Amino acid sequence: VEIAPGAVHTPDWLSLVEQQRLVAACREWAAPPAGMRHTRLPSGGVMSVQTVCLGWHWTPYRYSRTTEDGSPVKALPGWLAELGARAVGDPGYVPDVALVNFYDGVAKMGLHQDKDERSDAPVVSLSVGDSCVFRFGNTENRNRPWTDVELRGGDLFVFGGPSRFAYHGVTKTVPGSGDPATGLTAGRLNITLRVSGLD
Ligand code: MD5
Ligand code: FE
Repeated sequence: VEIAPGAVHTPDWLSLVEQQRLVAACREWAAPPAGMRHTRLPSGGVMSVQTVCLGWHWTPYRYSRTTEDGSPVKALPGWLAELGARAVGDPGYVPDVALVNFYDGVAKMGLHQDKDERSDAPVVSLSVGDSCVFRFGNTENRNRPWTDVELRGGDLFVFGGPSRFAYHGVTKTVPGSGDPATGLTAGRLNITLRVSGLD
């Protein structure tokens, strides 16, 4: 389903086995060092979402090879990059960053643009666990028009072309809506695959 030019939502794209593999992998990635944490904002606040980065470490508003405590960033495994290539239908798509976001029952993400990559390659978004309301806005500002889309566990979203730099966020999750057979019994996981354009 094309929500806007270049923004394509494919419900139920991941198999149950793929979701189970992602949940198990996220548990390993979440462990320290270089594990999952609430990102600190330069303003002094912390994000309600928890994140672990693979390939490159993201902090607002740049990528680096090391985490805040100096430990090396975990690798982005080949199988995950290949899942991304399958998602965009281009074997030449080779993401070198994954941001793994975990939303507990109260986490949200305010409207923002993803502009820290030096590449306009598409972003692949994979969701597991609880549903959320994903707000897909416009390229100009945080105001309307926007479209609210329900993203459910197993869904794929690809943001490419003119949609790559649109404002977007997560206004709420729906606790208890996920399939516990994935191995995730509470919360929402979102894995985004990106091309950093860095070396
Ligand atoms: C999430 N994550 O559900 C979302 C999914 C993030 C983030 O926003 O920055 O970690 S990714 C949605 C996305 C990425 C790139 C571009 C656009 C949307 N877009 O143009 O709408 O945790
Ligand atoms: Fe984003």
